[in-house]
Amino acid sequence: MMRRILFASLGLVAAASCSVANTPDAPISPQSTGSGETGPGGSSGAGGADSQGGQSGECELNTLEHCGACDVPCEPENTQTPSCAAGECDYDMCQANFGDCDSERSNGCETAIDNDPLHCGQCDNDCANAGFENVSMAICTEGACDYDNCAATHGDCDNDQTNGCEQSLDDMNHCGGCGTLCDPMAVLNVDNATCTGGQCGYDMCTMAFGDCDNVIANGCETDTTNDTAHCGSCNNTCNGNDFCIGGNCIGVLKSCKELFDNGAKTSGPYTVDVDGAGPLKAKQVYCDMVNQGGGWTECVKVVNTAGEDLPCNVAGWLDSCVNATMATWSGNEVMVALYTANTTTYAAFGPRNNPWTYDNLTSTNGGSSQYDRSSHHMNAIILSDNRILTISGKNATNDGWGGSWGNGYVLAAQTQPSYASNNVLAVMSFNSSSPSSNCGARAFAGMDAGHEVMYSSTGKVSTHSNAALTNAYKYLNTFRFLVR
Ligand SMILES: [Ca+2]
Ligand SMILES: [Ca+2]
Ligand SMILES: [Ca+2]
Ligand SMILES: [Ca+2]
Repeated sequence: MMRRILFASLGLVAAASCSVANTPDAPISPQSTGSGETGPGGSSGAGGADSQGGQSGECELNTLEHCGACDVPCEPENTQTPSCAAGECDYDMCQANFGDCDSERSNGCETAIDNDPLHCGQCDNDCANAGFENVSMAICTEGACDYDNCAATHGDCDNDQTNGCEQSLDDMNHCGGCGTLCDPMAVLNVDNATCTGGQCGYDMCTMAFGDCDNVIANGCETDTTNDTAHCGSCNNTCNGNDFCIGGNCIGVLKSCKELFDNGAKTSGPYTVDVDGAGPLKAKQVYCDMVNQGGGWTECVKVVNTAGEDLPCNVAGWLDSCVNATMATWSGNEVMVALYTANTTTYAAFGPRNNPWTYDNLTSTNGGSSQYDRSSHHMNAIILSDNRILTISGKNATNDGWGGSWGNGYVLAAQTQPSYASNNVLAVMSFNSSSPSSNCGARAFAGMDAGHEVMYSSTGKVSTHSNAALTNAYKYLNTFRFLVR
């Protein structure tokens, strides 16, 4: 009914316009001018009646050019076959991808249903109701509902477009992206690994740990109990060479034992200043804070490989330990220990009961014959595991066990002192290192450079003439000599 009223109104306006200029029934005359409303055949109302009849004086009505009135074209949008009948503009079909969604036939198919999200594919198909979860905007593409992007917090992880972006990206299995896993093991020292804001993270650091690198994904990587750059809390830096022990900065101490007594319970490198305010500078040492009561200061470390690690030109390889155990900052305890990575394979300690010199450590003999027999080792160290530690002097010459053990510093821990057998631990250079040996190879059957550090938990290492060294005795890891 509305469109009829509208067209009637348009027709009236158009007819009035036409009639003034050209309508023969209403010639221009003094009589008609000023009284057209009442003149016969001259009224606009009469023109409207004519158009309904399909014929106007100056145009043929019910054509596409003059539909309902002269010069009123019938041009419905996006239609196949426009038509005008009984003064009304109409059409038969919409063109493809267009729809008459306003129920107004006269304007044809005004709506592009291939891309209108309110009329997608067909009128009144509102893509907002298409069931897309968590999308930033529903859109219409080629007549089908779709969406432009997922909301930042969600993803289409099931590859099912129809439900949109069903997956929260705050999920340990889809963290920040579909299929992006958060490995809880990579988030260190936290109460609970989480995915928050699309990032792997955590809720809280466990006690004494801090997220000091501001990398959330690796959690709380820093132990603030012993980190001088983050002591007690992130970015609390200790002064100079001060230590961080138990989360507190404390001044440099003389030895690992002092550190241990001040609360350092973790093995690793520490800085010590062995003469305190004296002229020696502080230096870094390895402290074993775990084995045999802790507080041990390393004086020698040998990382034994299959190659030669103690060539005879380092005949003084144990000098630093002789110095260390005789120093004022240390006591008289020594420890021998074997380590594989952070695991201790063997560690035993005991007291030194006499002054050490480079040439005479545990032997009671002179420069030669230091391994001749057990009676030469009245100063041998009884270790905490009841094994017996004997060490020949730096310049010991031949005449040792088997005629060759006694060259240079040679260290052995035995179940009982005996002729080159019953060794749990033995450390020596591959070649003899005594001044008189000219770096000649030791004459043990089966010995190679991998045997510089040997270990047998059951005390089977033997260089006795009828027992060849086997590969099993090679300890291809770390030997340390430590003092306390
Ligand atoms: Ca329409
Ligand atoms: Ca989906
Ligand atoms: Ca971190
Ligand atoms: Ca070696």
